[in-house]
Amino acid sequence: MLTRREFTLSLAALAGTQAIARPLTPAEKNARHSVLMLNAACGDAQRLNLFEPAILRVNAGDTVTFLATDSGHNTASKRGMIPQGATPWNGGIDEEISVTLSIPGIYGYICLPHYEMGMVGLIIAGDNLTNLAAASKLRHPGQAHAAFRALLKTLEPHKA
Ligand SMILES: [Cu+2]
Repeated sequence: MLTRREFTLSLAALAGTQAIARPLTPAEKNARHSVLMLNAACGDAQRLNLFEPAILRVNAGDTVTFLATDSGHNTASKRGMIPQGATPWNGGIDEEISVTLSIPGIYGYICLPHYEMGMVGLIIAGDNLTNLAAASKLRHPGQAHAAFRALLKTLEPHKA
């Protein structure tokens, strides 16, 4: 498990390697991203149990790793909130897992222990949000409903 400081340092190291100007290899096109599983928000101890970032935009084919930065969390895709044909995932508590998002669309996911407390997240893979309407129709228990609504609202086209 990485501490926040180690994570920040590894991000800095990654940024350094990417500064080298050369054509991307096919492997680099399938970019890697990380989501932290946290007990409290960095800089806001009042916001408990969250994925950071709660919304992540990636290209289809990219891989997202869920880091067990704090313990007591997991990540599981939410049935009905991933594109048709996409592979669901269900990590164990404190398990760091990587998922490759091959099919474009919206991927909603939850932390099982903190689902009703609103520990949910969205990954947007590509620009083709074909499952947005289906994903928006689901109902969720407790604070998860408002949490998913807030995330999904950011994807709605701005009205003039
Ligand atoms: Cu959790």
